[in-house]
Order: sequence, then C-alpha cells, then structure tokens
Amino acid sequence: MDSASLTEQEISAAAELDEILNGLSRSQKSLSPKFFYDARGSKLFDAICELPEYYLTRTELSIMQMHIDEIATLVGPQASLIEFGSGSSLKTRMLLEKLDRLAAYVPVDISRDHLLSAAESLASDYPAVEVLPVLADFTQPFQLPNPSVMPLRNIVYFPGSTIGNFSPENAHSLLQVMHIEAGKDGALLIGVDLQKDTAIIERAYNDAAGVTAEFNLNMLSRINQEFGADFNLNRFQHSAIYNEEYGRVELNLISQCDQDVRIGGQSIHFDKGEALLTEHSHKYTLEQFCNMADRAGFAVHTVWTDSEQLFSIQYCLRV
Ligand code: AVI
Repeated sequence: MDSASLTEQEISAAAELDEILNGLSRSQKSLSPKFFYDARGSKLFDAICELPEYYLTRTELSIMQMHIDEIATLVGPQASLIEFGSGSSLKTRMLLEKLDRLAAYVPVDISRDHLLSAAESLASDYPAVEVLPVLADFTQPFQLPNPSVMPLRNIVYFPGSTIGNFSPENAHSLLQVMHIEAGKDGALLIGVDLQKDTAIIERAYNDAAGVTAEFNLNMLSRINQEFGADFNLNRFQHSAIYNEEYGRVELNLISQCDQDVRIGGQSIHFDKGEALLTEHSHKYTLEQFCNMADRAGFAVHTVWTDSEQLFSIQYCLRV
C-alpha cells in the first residue's frame, strides 16, 4: 500500500508501533506512559484516584476547596482558563464555578474523543462559559482560539501533578510552552506532588487492591490488542519503587521468566528479572520546583499545601 492511500489514523498507528519497537529495542526497555490511557486504562486511572493509598487526588482537591476564594481573587475577572489536558474533574468544575466571569475555558488535548466529550459535558453544565476545545499536542506551542469576550489574562492550568510524569528536561520544555501560551500578564496554576517519606509514596503506587498493578499491566494488553503483540500478562509483574536519589517513582513490569514476545514482525527477548520501564513519577521539593519554574520564566507567587505537606498547588506569575 502506498502512503497516499493510508488514512491519518493508520499513519499515526504506524508511528506508534515504531515508537513501541524503539522502546523495546533499547538496553533499558521502556514504553511511554501515554500508552496507559486507552478506555480501560483511563477507567483504571479514575479508580486509582479513589484509592485510600493514592493521596494525590484527594489532597489536591482538598487544597483547592480550602483556597478556592483566594485563587479566584488572584486570577481576577474575565480570564481565559487554558487547561493542558482535558478534564471534567471536580477541580476544573470548581474553577469554572468560582472564577469571576471567565472569558473562556480552553481544554487542550491530543485525544479527540476525550477532548470533545469533556468539552461537551462542561459546556452543557456551565452555559455561561464559552468552551473552546483545542485539538493539539500541548508539548509543542499551539494556536489559541479567540473567545468572543476579550480575556484580560490567560491562566494555564495543569493539575494532578502530571508534570511529574515528564523528565526534568521535558518538564522544563513544557513549562516554556506554558510560558508562551500564558502570554503577557499570564499565570500558571499547577498541581505538584512533593517529596516525602518513601513509605507513603511507595504505598500510593502499590495499593493493596492491586489497581495500580492492573493499570500497569493493562499497557501490555492494550499493545496486544492494538498492535498485535503477544505479551503474556501472567509472565510480567508490576513493580513501583521510589528512587530517592532522583526523587521519582519508577514503574516497571518485571519479566518473570526468560521469554520472547512477538510484535510488528519482530521477536523481543526478555531475561528473567528484566525490567520494562513504563513510567516515572517525579516528586519535587518546593525549592526544586521554584527553580525549575524560574528557569522557564515563571515566578512562584503563592504555594498552598496540606497540613502534612504531601501535595502543593502553585500559582506562578509569568515574568
Ligand atoms: C497521571 N499521573 C500524575 C499519575 C502519577 O501519579 O504519576 C499516574 C499514575 N501512575 C500510577 N499511578 C498513577
């Protein structure tokens, strides 16, 4: 088949297969965490957010609840709220409810289905807010839409400590894109998970009900379904270890035996005990995050945390 007869979808599936094969061919085998989020993976992630051990979501929500009035005062009236990733989460809803006369809500996501369903549900629940979804890869600068009401400033919103899933180098580049999109007088409102006792962190990624293990293994079943691989899920085991030196949780799938997996016409060998890296989740100190924001042209203005300093929400001004 020549490339002219391939659909856009087929081209992107071929590019993803290449990416998977590349990751599996390295000496440290790895797969991008973006492959977690098929329909089942997204449901499992929602379930993770409800787990007693996973302190991130509920702590961030409670910090928001506690400080929403102060956040609204800092943001001021008639802002445009630009969410990197699209969520119809409670946190986003709280902002849509409490921010003063929002000029627009602009969710930005690369997944069309996810973007449009979240945008539709928010547009119908908040008819006074103009919802302008943007289909884009937010790691690269993108064109902002023009709301019918002129925004007084742009607020980039990035909750959930998703920044932690980027390497420090990529997190820096992403903050630079946010700096561009925030524009003059803009600001960044971001959720950042904090460094803390190893046991608390490791518990959050090794829950007793095994949901995180299922979430991690689901990446293999997705790759089986979508890319015709033959991973045997019984032959891999979830592992999540906090690496204190790098301040990150390392999620791996450990091969339980010597085995060969077929994918895209290739055979990939795994030794017994070999790790397949699926995710890093970085945790920052307040000082580390402040320095990283500073290097990307943001000055941390206000930091809110919970009483145990588990999680932070940070309001950063574009300088
Ligand atoms: C989406 N992200 C912030 C989650 C995290 O905690 O790094 C993804 C996750 N991985 C395992 N559990 C949750």
